[in-house]
Amino acid sequence: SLPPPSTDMAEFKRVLRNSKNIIAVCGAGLSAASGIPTFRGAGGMWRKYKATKLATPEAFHKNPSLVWQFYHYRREKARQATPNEAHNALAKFCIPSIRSKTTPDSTFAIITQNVDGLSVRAMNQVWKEHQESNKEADAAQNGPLLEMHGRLFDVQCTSEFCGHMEYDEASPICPALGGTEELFEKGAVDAEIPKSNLPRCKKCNALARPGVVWFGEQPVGLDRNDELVEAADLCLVIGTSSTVYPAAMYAGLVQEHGKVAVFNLERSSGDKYADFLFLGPCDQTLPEALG
Ligand code: BJW
Ligand code: ZN
Repeated sequence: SLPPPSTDMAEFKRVLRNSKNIIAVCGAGLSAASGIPTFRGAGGMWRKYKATKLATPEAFHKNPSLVWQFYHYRREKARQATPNEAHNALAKFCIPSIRSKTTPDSTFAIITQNVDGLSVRAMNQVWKEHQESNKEADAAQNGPLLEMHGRLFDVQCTSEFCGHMEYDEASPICPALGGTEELFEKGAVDAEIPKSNLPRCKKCNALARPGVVWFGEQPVGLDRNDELVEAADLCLVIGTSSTVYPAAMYAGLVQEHGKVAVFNLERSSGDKYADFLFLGPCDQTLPEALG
């Protein structure tokens, strides 16, 4: 087995400086300081609710009302939140002129499992502040940011003949869901909304679903991720329990030919690949590491 991970920040910075292709694999802990609940661990949503009843295609088929209630609640949470210093540090690190001060000759890409859109918002903000073109940030899945589990504000048609996908930030997403987030927070009281009153496809009027990736479904941009992982010589693993595949295996793959640095509040299964381990809230550790 590997030697225990180093906690030496100065040594990490030397590795960072000499890295050529850097990737960050992010999870719910990245948004924790923004007040968005994580899934697992202390205060995690899967303590209160059952993942299999909310985040699977079968759950949606069985009770679209309850699943929509969950995602309506999550949309409201994300809307109220603002990016934190960890999002901002990553967003700044995407700007070549800023990154080159820390690591002169490198590429950088963020692979996030988060669906809350906070990294996009941080990038748009930072690019605006630095008065550089934000077309990279806009180029969503082809730019430096890849949201592999989809987006909370994407709404997707369930008809296989249509499949229309639309970005819709409306609050509430439909009148019947308005106010049900409070019921949900109190313990998943099922609002039992009839299908006809749930969000519908704007093109064909079929039932619509949240544009997120559920268990058993194919994550977004897998080919691009594989290329990034293959080319990476440094992988930052940030705020993820590293329990959900394929994201959970990226660090191990990079470790075969490069270095891995884990940023987490506590020990996680990502540690088994870690050359560096920085325990603590990532809105504190990450700005220091990348600055
Ligand atoms: C802090 C902090 C702070 C707190 N600072 N840190 C074996 C091998 C391979 C695959 C499988 C397998 N067995 C089963 C599978 C399949 C399955 C899977 O992985 N299951 C596991 C449970 C075992 N995977 C899938 O089904 C995936 N699809 C797939 O594999 O498709 C293959 C395919 C290929 C081709 C065609 C067809 C199919 C899809 C997975 C989808 C996951 N979906 C969810 C919901 C998304 C929508 C939504 O948001 O509701 O994604 S589940 C949930 O978990 C969500 C997250 O993105 C994901 C990961 O969670 P994350 O981000 O790690 O959060 P937490 O809460 O677990 O951890 C937070 C961490 O932060 C903790 O460690 C804290 O300590 C830390 N933290 N505060 C730093 N301030
Ligand atoms: Zn449709």
